[in-house]
Amino acid sequence: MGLFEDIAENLQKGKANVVKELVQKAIDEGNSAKDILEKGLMSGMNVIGVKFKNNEIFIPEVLIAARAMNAGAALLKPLLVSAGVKAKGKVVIGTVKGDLHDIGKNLVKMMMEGKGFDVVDLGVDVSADKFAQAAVDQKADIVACSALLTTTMVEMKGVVAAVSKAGIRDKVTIMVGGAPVTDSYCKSIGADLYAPDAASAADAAMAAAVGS
Ligand code: B1M
Repeated sequence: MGLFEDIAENLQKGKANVVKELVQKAIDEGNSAKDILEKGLMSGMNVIGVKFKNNEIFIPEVLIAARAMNAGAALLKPLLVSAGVKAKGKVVIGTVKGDLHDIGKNLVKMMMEGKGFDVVDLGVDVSADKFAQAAVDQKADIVACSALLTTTMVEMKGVVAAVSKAGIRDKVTIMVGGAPVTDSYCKSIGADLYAPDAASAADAAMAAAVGS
């Protein structure tokens, strides 16, 4: 079995310590952080997603796998964060109200930090008002909202409204993403940017920062 398959396999078994060791091995062998993330960690998490959907595994197993994913991803963070890069702008990020999924949001945060953004993480289950207030308090350039549920992605529309109500709509870029979110949904709620994955989110943030 190759190293990436080994990472994916152990992630599915929830063996956080083994995943950490294997990710470190992959780093030491000179693999890119992107490859380790996509071909190892995310590939394992995708299998978990399919099994969860098919009722082959349940929430405890998913949580244990998620813990292993986070343990491995944490080792990649220093590789993604370029040292000494001047802040490109400030981002407030969070998972929308009613939604507790944070693995994707954490990856987006990591990638944005890697591009030199100063990222304030509001966590999960973040209300629209909290996003808007944080954007005001932090003088944010970008408000980044993640949602993984079709039932919670609708909260993003509330974030757009709350940011407008706070009087800063013309000062901030609102970025949305997460598995059920699409570009047409982004446009339909009046948000500014949609990104399908963490790397594109960081690139889109860069493009927005350069453009502003
Ligand atoms: Co849940 N869950 N979950 N879950 N869970 C999904 C999302 C689901 C698709 C599973 C399924 O049925 N196949 C399904 C949603 C169905 C739907 O609405 N369409 C689902 C469900 C139903 C639920 C519960 C309701 C289950 C229940 O209780 N009956 C419940 C809801 C809890 C809540 O939030 N209120 C629930 C709970 C959980 C756990 C707590 C057990 C756990 C979350 C642990 C955690 O995050 N700390 C969990 C998990 C892990 C998943 C799956 C298996 C994996 C999600 C994940 O982390 N993927 C997921 C199935 C799946 O996705 N295949 C599932 C890996 C991650 C890297 O990808 O988050 O998509 P993702 O992020 C990507 C992109 O989407 C994008 O970049 C990331 C990386 O490239 N992205 C952005 C994300 N945010 C972005 C923001 C951006 C830009 C890009 O800009 C701002």
